[in-house]
Amino acid sequence: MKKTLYLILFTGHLSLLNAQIQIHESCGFDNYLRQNNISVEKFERTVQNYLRQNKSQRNSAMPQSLKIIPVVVHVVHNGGTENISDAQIQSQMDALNEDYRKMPGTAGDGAGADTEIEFRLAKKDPQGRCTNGIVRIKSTLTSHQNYQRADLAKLSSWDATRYLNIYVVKTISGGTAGYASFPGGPTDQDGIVVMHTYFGRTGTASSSLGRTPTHEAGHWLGVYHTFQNGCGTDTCTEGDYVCDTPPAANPNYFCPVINSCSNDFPDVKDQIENYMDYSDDNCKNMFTSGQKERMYATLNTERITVWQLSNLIATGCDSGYVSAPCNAVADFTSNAKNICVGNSVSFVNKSLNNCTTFQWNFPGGNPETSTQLNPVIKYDSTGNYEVSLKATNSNGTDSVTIENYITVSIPPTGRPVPFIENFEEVVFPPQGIILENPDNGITWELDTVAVKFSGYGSAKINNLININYGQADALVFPNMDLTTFTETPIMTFRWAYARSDANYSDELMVLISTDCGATFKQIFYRTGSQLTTGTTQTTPYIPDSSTVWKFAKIQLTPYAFSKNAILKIVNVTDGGNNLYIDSINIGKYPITSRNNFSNENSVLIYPNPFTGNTVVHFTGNFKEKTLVRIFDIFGKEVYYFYFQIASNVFIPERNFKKGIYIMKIFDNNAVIVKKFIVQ
Ligand SMILES: [Ca+2]
Ligand SMILES: [Ca+2]
Ligand SMILES: [Ca+2]
Ligand SMILES: [Ca+2]
Ligand SMILES: [Zn+2]
Repeated sequence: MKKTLYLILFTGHLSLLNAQIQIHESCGFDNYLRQNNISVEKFERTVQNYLRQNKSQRNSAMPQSLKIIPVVVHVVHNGGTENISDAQIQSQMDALNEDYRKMPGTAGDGAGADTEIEFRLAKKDPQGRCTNGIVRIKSTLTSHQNYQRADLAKLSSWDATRYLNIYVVKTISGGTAGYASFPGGPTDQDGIVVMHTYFGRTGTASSSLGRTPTHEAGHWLGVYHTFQNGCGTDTCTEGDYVCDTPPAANPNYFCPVINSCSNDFPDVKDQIENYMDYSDDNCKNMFTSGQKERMYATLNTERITVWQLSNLIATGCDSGYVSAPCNAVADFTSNAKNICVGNSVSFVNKSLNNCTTFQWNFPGGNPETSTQLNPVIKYDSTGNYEVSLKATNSNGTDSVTIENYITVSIPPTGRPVPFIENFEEVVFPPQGIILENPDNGITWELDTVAVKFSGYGSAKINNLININYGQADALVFPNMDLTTFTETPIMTFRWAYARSDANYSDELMVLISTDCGATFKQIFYRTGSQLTTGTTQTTPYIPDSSTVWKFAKIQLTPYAFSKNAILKIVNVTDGGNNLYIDSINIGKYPITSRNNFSNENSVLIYPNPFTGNTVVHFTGNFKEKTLVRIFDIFGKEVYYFYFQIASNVFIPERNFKKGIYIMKIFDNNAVIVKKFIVQ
């Protein structure tokens, strides 16, 4: 996401002296369009088609009627003030409806349109059980990093085609106040995430007017920022694709009087009153009719299920539905379901409706019972184990039992170290490496274009076109027995990266698990300028020299006891630019001096020009399997082969027409180039 820093000045009842200045980032949305992304473009075509058809058929205002959106609020807290009250949640629901309905006499009654969209807390959960639409979960994910966004949704999410999922958290990585998904994105990460101090108008959010969720819900409904793409030229078909929002050159902060673009006719000042600018909560009070049309286009295409009467009935959001006081609903999840003998599972309570007492049963676990909210249970024998939870609130008790919930197995034997991967094979991922690619979209791939740190190929991920912000794509290495190495175990690799904009950056990290993948620990992290090796550019970054590659060295000493460590290299995308990885060595220091042993003189082609008996004589200290590629003078590859250590290789002349050829020998740290002639 774009990391535009801005200041939020808390005003209102605070005197200027007491005013707190906090640095906050943008809502995390403004590079969706810039990234030339497939899903956003596809969605935009859908919206434009809908609007065109609708207008040509009716040639008048679109038919509209009240559309109700069922909402579930997941309060992810760690026992602090971020576990906000039901009243604070209700104050946000009120704010959303005042703003979207332009309710007379409220702060949302500005010069704009009544969007005729209403948000209601769900009264039935996805299984049809009575609920107040609020899920409370105690979890450290309340302060999540970008790469853990998917974990938040895994922790708790209701069918995104039927509910708007809103997450209330303590902090968001980088200090962002909130972020939202756009229509047409992956449904398993659909929704809005907001910091608790920006959610509602009372309690911990008493300095807010609740306009962060109003803004984020605008994105969720397919509306861009008013400053999208700056002034542009055409005020209808560019920018935010909305004719009646005046263009703005940049995000506006505070409540300025400003006219940043003069290509609008008549030329009016920037609409800082619009919920889709970055101006302060207390100067915002409107959506325009054009924005409303986009919302309706979204609700009639990508989000057509959510407001249907059948769904309103199923979620208890139809007018007139009255829920009885809700009974307890027992529900849970856990950080892992498949573990190794001797490891523990962290259970997470998701019971609904203010349950106060819990009775867990863990046959085969240690301990076998618990009354805690979120117990941690150790399993010492192999097998499949059921888990049951009984939850009680003031209206009664509910219980849930899941058979074979936990599977405990013998840890696999790790392969000995060192483990070396230079990405020199044509197959990708190389044998033994597994890709994690949760969205089945853009992920790690073999690259042979960039100037590698070593040899023929490297692993690359294209963040430039990856808009699934926060998604982690991993190269997972095989289970390793770190006890097999007698010296200090270490992991090294090379990377190359450039940003596409100085304001946003992807993340590179290395994670390790010593409990068969149940939990991972971060042992290496780079982002921003610390990750950068090349100049910032909006074109795809291609390393042009082996010297740009940076060197990562990670001590594995704390994990040297593990007989089955799992290591993974993770890219978390922020829509930045290409990230390359090469020359991975897990176990010990790589031989860095190899470059000294192979050089120009290590390769001799004789006789040259070619005869039927020409051989290539390799005398240097080459690596075990070295790739040799032969190109014609037009750069077209005509032949390749591998050779083992030092040897003579016979080149069959029949492969070559008359001409000059370039031979490239890809050694660990260098490419040796030789020329030969066929007459
Ligand atoms: Ca506009
Ligand atoms: Ca203007
Ligand atoms: Ca390589
Ligand atoms: Ca991916
Ligand atoms: Zn935004």
